[in-house]
Parts: sequence; structure tokens; C-alpha cells
Amino acid sequence: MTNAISLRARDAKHHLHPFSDMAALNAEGTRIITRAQGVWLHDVEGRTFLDAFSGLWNVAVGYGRHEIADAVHAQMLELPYYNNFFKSTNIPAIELAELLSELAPGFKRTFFTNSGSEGNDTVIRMVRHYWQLQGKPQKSQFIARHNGYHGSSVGGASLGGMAPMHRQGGLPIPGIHHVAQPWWWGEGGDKSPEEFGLWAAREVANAIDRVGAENVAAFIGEPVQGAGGVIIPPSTYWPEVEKICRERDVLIVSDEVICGFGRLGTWFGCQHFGFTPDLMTIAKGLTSGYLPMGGVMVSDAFADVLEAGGDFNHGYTTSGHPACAAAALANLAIMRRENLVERVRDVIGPYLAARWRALADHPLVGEARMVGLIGALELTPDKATRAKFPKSGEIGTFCRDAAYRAGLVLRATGDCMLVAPPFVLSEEEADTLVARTKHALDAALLEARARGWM
Ligand code: PXG
Repeated sequence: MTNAISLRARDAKHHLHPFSDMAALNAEGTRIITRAQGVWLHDVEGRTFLDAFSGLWNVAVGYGRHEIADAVHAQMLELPYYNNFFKSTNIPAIELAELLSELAPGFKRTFFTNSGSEGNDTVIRMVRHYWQLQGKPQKSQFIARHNGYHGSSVGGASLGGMAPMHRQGGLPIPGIHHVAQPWWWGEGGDKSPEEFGLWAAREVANAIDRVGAENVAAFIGEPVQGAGGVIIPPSTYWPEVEKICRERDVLIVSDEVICGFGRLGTWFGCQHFGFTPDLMTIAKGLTSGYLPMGGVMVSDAFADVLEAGGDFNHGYTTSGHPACAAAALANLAIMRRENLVERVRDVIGPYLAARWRALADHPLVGEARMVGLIGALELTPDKATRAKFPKSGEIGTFCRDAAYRAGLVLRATGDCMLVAPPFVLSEEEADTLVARTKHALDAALLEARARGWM
């Protein structure tokens, strides 16, 4: 315990945490996670949590995988680092780029980065470079969505549609236009989900036409918006967006940072929705978070243009890092050997989804949605009208904290509870996840009633 107190004080003194109000965080104190195994986290005080959030949406194969640690260890001893600039490459990067092209037919090349944010910055530069090579340098603007998340770098946060991020640091950069998100629960009004999906897609068309297709380089979207609240678009949305972009010669970028590598029960999220992008941003599940790595995968046709276009003046010191690539290879080998993508699609995804959707019977839950192993609960004081609570985020935060107290890590976006467990979750663990969620919902319901909100 002394250890915990001292560690917490040192953290409070020296560590700046991402997306945190440091004064409030330090007053409350951080949770110090010390080890993890499977889907279970352990903290310095000996508490145990079921990690229903896979770290930060990324630990797909679960914690404690010796194969990944061993592969990284061996690679570190063999070749800990060498760059991929100046006519050089390394064996894990070669093998990984090749494997990715097998997992995503039609995407023969990958540019490696260290994160999803760097991936999306790379997308901006690469797509603009592509249109220059095509003799259309004026095609440089991007269409993205309100409440989309594409990272924290200047480019990523600009493509993202998070208003609180735009308020800090002078964002977004010019040339990015945000349109409505396909969030039927929150913004669908009287339309049916299918009608609303078409309406939201046509907002993309309207934006392209307003800016002028001759000025628009690409549309970017997450197949399912993650950080924005696990927004699963109506079935009508993506086919219409694809049609709109193709008709206008606008490239499609699928940000697969969360949806890629099995989260929706397909290798890539676009495959679940049946659209074919020109570029895919990847990260997170690529290494299951064991080491940082991201990238941009490009279609064969896009790659051909780039390849014929001379130097692309872009790259990171650690692009294609051999140890990170070794972690990715070991991670993807586990996914293939244990059929984890199929497990999400056919076994544990449907098992959890059935129980998760049943939570819609809870008085606090207006909608319970899930695809693959990613889902959300919309908390509402009135299901019939899809009403919002007077102060957005208070009940959601209360519910999340109640879940922690019950030994479950969930995430809250406003008053929406998000779940994205590791693919190795067992049926028994899924039952525990749902029981603890129900417990947290009961506590939040009492709280909402005590505040007179229900
Ligand atoms: N695109 C998407 C779709 C993401 O979800 C990024 C890009 C950026 O990746 P990096 O590796 O640069 O973080 C992400 C990251 C949250 C949360 O609270 C989500 C992310 C990151 C941090 C917090 O849900 N997603």
C-alpha cells in the first residue's frame, strides 16, 4: 500500500496523462496497473478487473502472450533496429508487408508508421501527393465526419471531428470539411435508421458538391466510429457513400485503426460493410498493443501511381521497426492459428451480442448495439423519445465508475457505455462482463432517480 501511495504521488508530480484534467486526476489518484493475463488486469493494490475494453481497443489476442514477447526478444538480439530509408529494409518488415497484402487482397503495399495518428497524417500527405501525380493538384481537400476520431496529431485531430480537440491548438487545419455522422440514435429524428443512413450519406455528396469534386481529394471515415461512441451506421450508409465517392472521383479512406484485424468479425471493417476503400489506416490490433505500430495500406491502383511517381518525401525514423514488425507477425500468427477472427464472427461475438442486446430491457438503456466484439449502450431517461440526460456525461461517468468498483473496465462516451473485449474472452467471462455491466446500470439508475432525472 505504501508502494501504491508513493507511486501515485510520483505519478502526480511528474507524469502528464493523455486526455486528462491533471488537477482532477491527481486529486482522485490514478489506478496503477501492474500486470495482466488473458482478459484480466491486476492493479498495485491487488484488485482485479475484467478488461472489457482491450486496453484501448487494441489488445485483441489478450494479455500475457509469450509468443509475442519471445518473437520480440529474439528480434531485439538479432537486429534491434535499422532504418528503412536509403535503400535498406529488414526481414520482419518484408514479411509483415507481404502478410498484410494476403490478409487484404487488392492492397499490395503498406507504408509503416508508429501509430494511427501518424498513419492519418501520412494519409493526408500521400493522398495529396497522389493527386499531384495525377495532374490534379487542386484535388487536396478532405471530407470527414463530426465526432469521428482519427488521432491526436495535427493532421489526425483535424480529420477527426471532435469539437473539444479542435478548440485546443488551432485546429482543424484548412481544407477539411466535416459532415453529419450516421448516429441514428442520437441524431436520426423521425427517420427510420435506413432513411437516416441514406440522408447521412447524401450529406457527404452535398459537401463534395459544395466544395467542388475537382477540389476534393478523399473522404475518410471509420467503418464503425469507435471513440465517438461505437456508432454502427445503418446498412444503407456505406454502400451509398461508396457510390457517391466513386461517381465524383473522390478517394475513400477507411480508418481501420479500431475495426481492422477482426474487431467486426472480418479482417477489415470495410469487408463487414461491403465497401472497397483506396487506402486503409491501421494500428492497434496490428500488434495487439504489445509494441506500437501503425501503417497505411494502399490499393493496387493507388500503389501503381505512387510507384511511378518518384520520391515520396515522408517517413519516420522507426517506420517498419523490426521489433514492432516481429510483434505484429507473432500477433497475426496467433490470430490465424487460433481462428480468432472467425471466433469473433461465429462464436464469442454472437454469444456476447445476444446477452448485450438483452440489456436493452434495463430501464436505463435505450439501445444496446453490437457488431463483432464492439458494442454500446445508449443510456436515456426516456426510451420512447430517445431523450438525453440534462447534463451529458454525468450518468455515463457514474456508470463507468460503478463498473470499475464492480471489477469491470468499460468506457463511457457521454452517456453511452462502450465495450470492446479481447477476442479470447470465454463464454463464462462474457457472462461476468454482462453481470457486472448490469450491476453498474442498476447503480446508475438509482443515481439518475436520486437526481430526479428519471
Ligand atoms: N484512428 C482511429 C479510428 C482511432 O480510434 C486513431 C486513429 C489514432 O491512433 P493512435 O495510435 O495515434 O492513438 C485512433 C485511436 C478512446 C481513444 O478514448 C481512442 C483512440 C485513442 C485514444 C483514446 O476511445 N483511438
